[in-house]
Amino acid sequence: TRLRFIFRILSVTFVTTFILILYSLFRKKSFEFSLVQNAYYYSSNHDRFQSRNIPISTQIKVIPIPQFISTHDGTLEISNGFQIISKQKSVRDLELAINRYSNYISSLTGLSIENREKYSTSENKLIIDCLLKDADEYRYPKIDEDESYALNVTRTGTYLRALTLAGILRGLSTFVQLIERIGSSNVSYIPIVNITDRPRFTWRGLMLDVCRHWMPVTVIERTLNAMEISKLNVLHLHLSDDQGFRVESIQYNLLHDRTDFFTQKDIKYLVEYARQRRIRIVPEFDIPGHTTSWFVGYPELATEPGTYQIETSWGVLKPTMDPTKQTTYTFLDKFFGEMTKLFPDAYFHIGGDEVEGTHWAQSPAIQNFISENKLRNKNGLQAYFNKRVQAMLKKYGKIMIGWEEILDEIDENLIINSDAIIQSWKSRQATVNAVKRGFGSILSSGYYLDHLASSTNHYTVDPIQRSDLFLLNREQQQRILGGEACMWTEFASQYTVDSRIWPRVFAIAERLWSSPSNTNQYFLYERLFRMSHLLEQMKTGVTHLSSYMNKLENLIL
Ligand code: CP6
Repeated sequence: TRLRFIFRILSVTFVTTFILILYSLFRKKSFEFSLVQNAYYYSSNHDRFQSRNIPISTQIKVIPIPQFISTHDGTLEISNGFQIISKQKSVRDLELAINRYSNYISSLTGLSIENREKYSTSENKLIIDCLLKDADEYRYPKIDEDESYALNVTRTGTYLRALTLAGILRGLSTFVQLIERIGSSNVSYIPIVNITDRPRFTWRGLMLDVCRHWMPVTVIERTLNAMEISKLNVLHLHLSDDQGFRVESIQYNLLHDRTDFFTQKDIKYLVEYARQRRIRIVPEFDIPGHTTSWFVGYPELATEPGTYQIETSWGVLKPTMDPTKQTTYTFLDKFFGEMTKLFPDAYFHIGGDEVEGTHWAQSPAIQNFISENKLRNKNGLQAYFNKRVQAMLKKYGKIMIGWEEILDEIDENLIINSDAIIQSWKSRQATVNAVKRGFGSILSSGYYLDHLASSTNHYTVDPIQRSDLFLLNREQQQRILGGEACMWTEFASQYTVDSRIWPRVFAIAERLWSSPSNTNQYFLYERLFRMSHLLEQMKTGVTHLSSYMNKLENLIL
């Protein structure tokens, strides 16, 4: 019986191996090349571009890579007269999206894209199938918006289906990336493919510091354009810091008047611009540290009396709000009343990072307050401050977000309510700790674009690591909402910031959208390179990514 047992094991192994070999042969077939084209390509052996007949891959180069793809042999040609049409009654936000993507496709392919009124019966079109309600028209996106979609490219036409406009938009960003133009000719193809897709995380953000270097409206517009292509859905604006206060306040007009700022009209315009792309705008007013710019016009908010100037250096600076005075809270309450009306998002970011502590330590009044209220130290005082700020925001219907320091106090009686969200930036452990304590959390540690780390570094950072699957329960894992790439601008201006963000942020966008099993860095780099080219070719407005490549006529990407 022993021999029989061994024989049985061996035969099972043989059969399994045979099946696996058959499977791998079959799999390889679906990635076969279908077109050959004379093109320039980069040869690393010779360290220069060469011209040769090379195959056009039907491999899907979309980034972030969709969850489910089934490729089939062959391609569908798109030609002059291509159009995007809606199967059902359309709403304004969908019309705007169709126009936007028609222009992108036209710029990318050189084709003339038909106005949708002229209905053509050919397969040369993308049919959008979405039962939209009138309420979708002016709807501001929720945190848990359904962004799933299905995209089917067949020989007889292309269909994009979703339950929401957000889903349709994410599908359009996939569709435009499927297009492969043959050199600079007027021939463009899409691979025959079935895609079913949905995001892994709901919170996929980009934080932009508009304080250290001022970023005018045009920068935000083109950032939102490229965010739409990357499927990032939260733009977090860092709006106040020591070096500038960047939003107009009608009630406290000495806040913004020393530096460049967004008018309230600008903000309304940008919120609507983002909303049409189903991107949320989360404002951050960083308190109680990083607040020198507030004290220039309102020195009474500061811990140390005196006159303050707009800061021109960087770092962790001493000026800090006085959290022991009632007048500070009266001021903040009125200010939040104004700003929470201006920004419709359900979330409101209060910063809370890097409170330096010297001015609190030097003030006898503050030290008195700490002992009278039985707070142990400066962490307790900041926790007290946070709790009052959270209550004010709640009154205005907002949920508070802050950097990881807002949880530095360990006494759970002093700490804010757990409906707040914690953004970790020093270590991923802060995200793990936050969800263990009942808070929602987003990850930014490892996603700092200003550090000029390689894309591979960002790519290997995951909001949920394999070890978390054992260390955190289901609810705790679900409280990890996603992440945010951070673009601090001490060393980047409006003229250089695009080149810091866009060649690399798609690695983070993919980590936040796609399955964690996608880890091939070579495939990542190939697609990042192609994407820089696409963003310029589509005329999204982002620049200085890859303009040198435009000179290469037949470059296939
Ligand atoms: N500004 C503000 C910054 C940073 C933070 N807050 C920061 C700190 C360290 C690094 C990068 C950025 N420049 N307001 C921390 C959240 Cl390495």
